[in-house]
Amino acid sequence: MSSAIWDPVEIISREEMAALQAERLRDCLARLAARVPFYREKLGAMDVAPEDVRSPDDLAGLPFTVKQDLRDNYPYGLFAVSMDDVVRLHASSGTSGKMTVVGYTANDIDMWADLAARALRTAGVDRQDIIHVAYGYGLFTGGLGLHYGGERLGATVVPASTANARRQIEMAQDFGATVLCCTPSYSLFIREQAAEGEGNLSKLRLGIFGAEPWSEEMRAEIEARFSITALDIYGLSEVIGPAVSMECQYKQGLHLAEDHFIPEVIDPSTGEPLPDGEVGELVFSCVTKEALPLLRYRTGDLAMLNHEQCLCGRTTARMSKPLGRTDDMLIIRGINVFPAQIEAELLRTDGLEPHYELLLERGESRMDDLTIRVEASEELYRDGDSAYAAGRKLMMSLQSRLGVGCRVEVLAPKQLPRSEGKAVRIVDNRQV
Ligand code: DLL
Repeated sequence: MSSAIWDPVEIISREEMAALQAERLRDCLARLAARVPFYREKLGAMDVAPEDVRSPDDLAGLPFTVKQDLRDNYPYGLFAVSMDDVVRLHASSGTSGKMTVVGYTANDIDMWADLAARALRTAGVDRQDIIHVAYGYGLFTGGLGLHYGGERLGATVVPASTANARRQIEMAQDFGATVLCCTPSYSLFIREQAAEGEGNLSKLRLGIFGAEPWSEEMRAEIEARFSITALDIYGLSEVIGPAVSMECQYKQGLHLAEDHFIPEVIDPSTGEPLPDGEVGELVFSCVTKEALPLLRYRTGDLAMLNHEQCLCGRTTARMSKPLGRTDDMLIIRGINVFPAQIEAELLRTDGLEPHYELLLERGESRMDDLTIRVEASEELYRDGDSAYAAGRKLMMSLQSRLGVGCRVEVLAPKQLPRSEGKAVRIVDNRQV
């Protein structure tokens, strides 16, 4: 077995994986029917007996769970254990409505630490590494999730959290950080501080970035600015937190922890499962979780699946880099577009910085108007004509490549707010 593999389950055959998933799904259904009234009712109405499940394909006949179900049963209604057995809570605020509260038993925390260690190992992290964790520690799962994973792996973990960006650089440099974990947008903020003469990051070799969508162009930008390899990590608190999937060095999709979270991609409008290679909504069944074993949870994230063996030797299914969320899709004069597609065009335009905002307004004809506000580099901004030309170039490429008509405002450097966590890219003034 290659030393890079954390758990032998990452290289079992597809048949063995299917058998493992079916067994775990049967066990999970039995627990849900016995302990969670919400699922007992749903499964009862469908006349599904856990022992009927023969393969993970049988999931297609089972009911979905959506975020609203968590809200309707707020805070603990979908928990499958008594609160005596819950040792940790996390929550995500979301953009609207009540928080979503998630719970973990001691076994859940242990499994999560193991999966986060697996994810770090998949990225090429080892015991010798010093991991600077600059994801938020708190109700957000990023900080504690990677923290426990790093410790489980035996690496040295620095729980930096999201303190001020200047301190981050000093700390990372002084402590000899080799791995940086934070959101892609926060990494740029940190880099900006170092660029201002507040130290450099000479030992850093790897970044593990996630919690928000980021394009391949953003990856190239970050890799160039730090001289590191930048890999994508995905997860969501409802499923567990970070480490639901992780890229390996080949960057050919994110390896899913599918022995715990059975993935499906469905057509978001019909709910029908889609084959590999087709983009749809990611759905997970958390078959081994004790406190909150959600069945067919609709994530709202768009991606596609691939079940081919990876060049790294792992046989686990991979998901593509998430394209965005179904609810982040912009419809500009009838054209559908995701913020990450705009980001990609923007970063292909020389002199424009990866700091931008998408401003949505209701135009005179009651159509949606989009204005892209993007910062210029120092050099570009010094020459006003070139800044204007860069803005025009971006406008034209968005028109010709994506069919999107919009305005572009090129701003002076450092005009837009920087984020410590998930960047807020969309400013929606349409209801105002
Ligand atoms: O963002 C967990 C996490 C922490 C993942 C640290 C990676 C690193 P939530 O706050 O519940 O959990 O938000 C989950 O964030 O449904 C996606 O829409 C988005 N998201 C997470 N990772 C990625 C990624 C954490 N790599 C929501 N690419 C998810 C794109 C991502 N979007």
